[in-house]
Amino acid sequence: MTEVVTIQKFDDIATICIDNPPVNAAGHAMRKGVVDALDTLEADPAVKAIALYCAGRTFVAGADIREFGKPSQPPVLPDVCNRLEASSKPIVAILHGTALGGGLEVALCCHARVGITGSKVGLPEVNLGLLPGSGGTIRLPRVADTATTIKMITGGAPISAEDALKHGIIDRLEDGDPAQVAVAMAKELRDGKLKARVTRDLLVNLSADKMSAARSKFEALGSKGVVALRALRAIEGATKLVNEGLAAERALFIEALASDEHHGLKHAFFAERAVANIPEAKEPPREIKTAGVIGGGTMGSGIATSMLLAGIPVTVIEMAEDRVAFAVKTITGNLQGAVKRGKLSQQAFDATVAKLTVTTDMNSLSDVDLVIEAVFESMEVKHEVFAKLDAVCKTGAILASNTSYLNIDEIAKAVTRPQDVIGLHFFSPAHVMRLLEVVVAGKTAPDVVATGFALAKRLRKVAVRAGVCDGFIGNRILAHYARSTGYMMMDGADYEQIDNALVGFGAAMGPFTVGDLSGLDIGWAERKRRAPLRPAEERYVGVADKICEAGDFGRKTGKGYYVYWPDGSKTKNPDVAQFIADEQAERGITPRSFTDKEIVDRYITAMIVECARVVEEGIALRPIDVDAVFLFGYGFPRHRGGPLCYADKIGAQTLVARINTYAKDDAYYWRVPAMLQKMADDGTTFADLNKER
Ligand code: T1G
Repeated sequence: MTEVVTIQKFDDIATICIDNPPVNAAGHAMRKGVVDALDTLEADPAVKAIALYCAGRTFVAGADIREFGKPSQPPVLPDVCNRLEASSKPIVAILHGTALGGGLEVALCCHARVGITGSKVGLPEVNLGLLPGSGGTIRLPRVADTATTIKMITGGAPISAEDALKHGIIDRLEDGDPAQVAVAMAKELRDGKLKARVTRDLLVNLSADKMSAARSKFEALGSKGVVALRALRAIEGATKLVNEGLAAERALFIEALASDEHHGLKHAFFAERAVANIPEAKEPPREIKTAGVIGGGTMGSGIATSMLLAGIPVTVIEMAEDRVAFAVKTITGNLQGAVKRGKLSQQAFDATVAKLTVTTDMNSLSDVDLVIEAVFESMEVKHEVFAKLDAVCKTGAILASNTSYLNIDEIAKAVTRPQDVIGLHFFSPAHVMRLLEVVVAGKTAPDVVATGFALAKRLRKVAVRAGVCDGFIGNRILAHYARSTGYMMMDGADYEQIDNALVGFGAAMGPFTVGDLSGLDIGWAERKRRAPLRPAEERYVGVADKICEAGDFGRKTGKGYYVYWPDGSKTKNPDVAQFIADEQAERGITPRSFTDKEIVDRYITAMIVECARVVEEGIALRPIDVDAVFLFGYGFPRHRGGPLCYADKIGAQTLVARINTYAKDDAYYWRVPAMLQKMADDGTTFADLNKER
């Protein structure tokens, strides 16, 4: 096994190289290795200057997140940092790749910093519900301006090495291999051509006005500002004596480590990566050089945009010439939006548009490697399309459906090659939302599954493996818990109160507002489709049907649960109160009031119940996969880690007790899943289940 930290001497200068794949995280071996290397080099009178650099793809990308929550093994990173800063020999850090978190803190304790062109530096700890815990909040304000310090630490976004140079965070920009630049820069340090500065001795540069404005901003955010405010409080300590400031920062860091926000955000960080661990992970994916999309509507155009942004040439098939023009307009509009959002340069725009073909000729798909259909959600139409694709597409082409709930096994019956059929369920807008449900049918070949995951990575999406059922993972669970809001409205909760209570929990928007946004007619069609399948015991709320029957579909018609005014404001639709009252009278319901807490508890418990069932039935591989679906596709508050991460915080026994209480009103809707009952009985958690699978 290669040494994590090695020393090389070149006459009177030396280098320390950290080699701790995959991202040179500051794990125990690295921390101990750096201190041992420093001891060795300080004891060598021949050594006049030192350069610290990393092998592999990046300088230290932070503390080792996997060590969080475990007993810390000395030397802890703050001690390593202080040891570097106190070195009797000048040390220059060579930053390549992404010098993040503890990595940048290590670099700030060196006496000079040199960035390799194209590298980035950042303090992303707030993205994990933390704050820089190894001196970053005390040292950054000694090299950078206040606005940069506040933005980097409380915002968490990295900046380019070029900007870091501009803001005084690094001293030099160089091209070349980190190992070679290290030797050259150590010599420049030795010769005084590169100035050595002890960061803690530099003057603090903090504007009281800017700090006070930032504090007011974060305080106004309530629960959503907790993490940023805690980080800002640590920066305020930079005006104290250095060791006092460092101690205050450490205390706040320890507080953050114990916070719910950190627990949820750390879970979300690993969820994004854990979902790639599928049974087909070792299968070699098929090469996707070109793709086709059937249907240039909102979804088809979004999917085509997503692939074009990944550099994949796309041919979109539409049924009529006027629809061709619409698709071209939609896709180029999406790409212009990407330019505005800084996701695509203006010069790349033309080259990207040149990779788009829109035609009515299905035969133009004869050589593509993958086709994704995004046509009307009818099995009959899907069968027609897939039969044509079966006839036109080359052997080995993957035939995917973007259906949001139809049975992929059933669709595959229309072709002679069911092993090439898979579900690739994108979420609208398809070129923005990161989630991709990869739906595996009974006959889907393993390498086709692996190709779905490889495509997701190219599209910078988070792929989650799903089994076949009505709605797969996300929409199936949504269909269940969404009913809880209709039931509460029918039982007396004001639907605007429901929306506001869930926004208070952390949802981006309340469910009734979401319904208006996506279009009430979509749910209406869905309920009509499911009507023949709806069990007699299932409680039905007809209010949304009545709104649709009045021709009101939500924002697109200017009226739904809310009335949408030209100034952008919205007020409750007065017709809805009457629809509710009529139905309450019809069903003999005496409305009662609900507290915000009961609204959130019922909503989240209903969500957790169906999430547990989806894991129990094997539709999702693990609880963490369901968390990823809701974090990346449904706007679940990231700092809560996902529904099943949050379920562990509530506790299975509490959840089972709640369900049994609610079941008194509706024993059909409120049933305890076997998996949850077992957890309540044996004390296991969804986190345990993640480890087992
Ligand atoms: N610790 C442990 N493992 C890490 C890691 C980390 N900090 N960062 C990445 N990995 C693993 C990751 O799980 C994956 O593992 C592999 O590396 C490749 O990652 C004291 C307390 C660096 C931009 O928040 O942003 O320092 O799945 O797939 O897309 O004040 O990883 O392959 O087994 O993401 O090229 C601060 C988090 C920590 C950086 C690379 N640092 N990492 O992206 O690869 S807190 C961070 C990233 C801290 C100090 C505080 C990205 C990346 P596996 P990847 P990538």
